[in-house]
Amino acid sequence: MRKEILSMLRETGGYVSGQELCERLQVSRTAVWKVISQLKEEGYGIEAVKNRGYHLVSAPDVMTEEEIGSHLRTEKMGQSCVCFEETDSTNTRAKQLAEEGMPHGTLVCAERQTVGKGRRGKGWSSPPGEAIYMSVLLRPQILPAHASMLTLVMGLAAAQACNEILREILEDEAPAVQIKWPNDLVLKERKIAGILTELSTEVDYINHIVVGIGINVNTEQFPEEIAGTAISLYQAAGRKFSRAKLTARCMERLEACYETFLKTEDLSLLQEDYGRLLVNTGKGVRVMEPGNEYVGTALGINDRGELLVRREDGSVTAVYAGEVSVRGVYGYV
Ligand code: BT5
Repeated sequence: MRKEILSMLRETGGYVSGQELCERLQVSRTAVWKVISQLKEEGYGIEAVKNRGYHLVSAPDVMTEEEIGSHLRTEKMGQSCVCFEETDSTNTRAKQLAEEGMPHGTLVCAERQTVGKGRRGKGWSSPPGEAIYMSVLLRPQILPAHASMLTLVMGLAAAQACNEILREILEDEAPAVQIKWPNDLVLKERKIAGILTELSTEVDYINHIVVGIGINVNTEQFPEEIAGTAISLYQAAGRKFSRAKLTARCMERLEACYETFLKTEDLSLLQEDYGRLLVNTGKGVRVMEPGNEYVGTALGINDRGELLVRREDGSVTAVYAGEVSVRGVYGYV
């Protein structure tokens, strides 16, 4: 009921009478009043004006199921949602919940991770209260070989969601979040988000996929090791953002991009949007594959999500899983 009350207060943007809340939720006035009091205690600014009703003035920046849910307009993505105050890694939790039978689209979030994971054994800095740490459980009926494209689908969705939120506040002045293929989002040439996709597959089918993303939202200061390469929305825009609202926007964009992806089981219908946000295009890249390292110019992605790189001899290579660094962006000089 808490989520429904918050949703109704958000839907109207104005006043909702106690009567209306009671009728829509089929509960007593006392029950509504109790929930409103609880919400106030938790930091929600709710005004009660005689003859007009309740009005939501402010909300705390918390990653709870009801705060996220009250912003959410999706059919599947995030409708099932599990939030932790603290956990080891939301990817690890999501994989466990997958084994326990949680449905497609389940969202797992945490205020803080104790073992936030990057790729290949690297870590993800995950202090409490300032960033988004979330993982989405997907159960697609696609070939295992196509699963890695979902990292790109999430990257596109999250970049679009960040840009929507930035534009709402800063309009044309908003800096653009871009995608660094394959798994980073960058803003002002620094890393604002990273994606980690983990698969559980059999030879010819997928049990489930967990796509995790960490987004630096309200971070004021990063640990020394990454202070020169990381950035948050707050640092770029000079104001703080609701993490729950951005999470909900990510789920909405993910639902749309995922549906589009499924139509062709590749990126042909998303390629153009992706290309517009791809930071690599036209830039020098060093492709680092085990035992094979070369430089070239990135041209864009193909419909399988591979990065097309024109090498110095003029030939074009489609890069699949190699680690790619971009000249001019962090990590490569
Ligand atoms: C990634 O790995 O970028 C994937 C990060 C995925 C994190 C999410 S959070 C929710 C979910 N649960 C998890 O446990 N993980 C996912 P990679 O490309 O390997 O980059 C890791 C590197 O990024 C580190 O070695 C640091 O240099 C840098 N880094 C660590 N924390 C960062 C942060 N908060 N912001 C920017 N850079 C960071």
